[in-house]
Amino acid sequence: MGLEACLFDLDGVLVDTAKYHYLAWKQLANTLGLDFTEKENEQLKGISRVESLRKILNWAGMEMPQEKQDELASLKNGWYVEMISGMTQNEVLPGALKLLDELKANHIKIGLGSASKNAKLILDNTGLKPYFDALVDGNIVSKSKPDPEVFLRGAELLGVSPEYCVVFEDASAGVEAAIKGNMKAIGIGNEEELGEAQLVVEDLTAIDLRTIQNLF
Ligand code: B16
Ligand code: MG
Repeated sequence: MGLEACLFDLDGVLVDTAKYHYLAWKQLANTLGLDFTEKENEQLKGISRVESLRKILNWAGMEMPQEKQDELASLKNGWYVEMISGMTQNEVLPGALKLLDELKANHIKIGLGSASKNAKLILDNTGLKPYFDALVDGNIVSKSKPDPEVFLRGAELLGVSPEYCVVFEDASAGVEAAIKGNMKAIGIGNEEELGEAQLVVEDLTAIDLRTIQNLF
């Protein structure tokens, strides 16, 4: 037995929503009188909304009650949703559509494993939704990556044993989650950060069905 399913992270793998997260978090940080850099934003990739805010407050040595934190997180989300509402298929990352088409044509199951609570909106706007046989997002999971829950739920929904799944991830926490879940991982980004993955590539243009099957 070999490859049966591919599970995709969303932000940083299929679409570049990190730039919108950055702009919205920056806007929020500025209202709190804080600065927020792209380097700090890097550390929020794959991390849930509430945890991201907690980190930003920690970096600034700020504390506030949970109620206030929830208020700020939803303020940021409002701005973020406004930004992603204008997304189109042009914002799908290089190589993604070609690979998804090839997987579909070869009856490989396709699942989403994202921490985002806005994943469905993004998939709708970019026209990616019809490719997916199962969607697992931040509304479904209770434990964040590196916990393997998001991918294990995906495999379960697809009816595939984890060992026949390959995960595509741009965040080291996501690669760790895939490995903990007994799946193979392809890292999208740099070797230094994602070295634990079986294969690391710059983007999906470097991947076709044969490359994935060769991991087995
Ligand atoms: P939301 P992924 C993650 O998406 C993003 O990388 C991360 O920056 C974001 O905080 C998280 O989703 C939650 O997003 O605020 O939309 O629920 O990489 O897991 O697809
Ligand atoms: Mg990601």
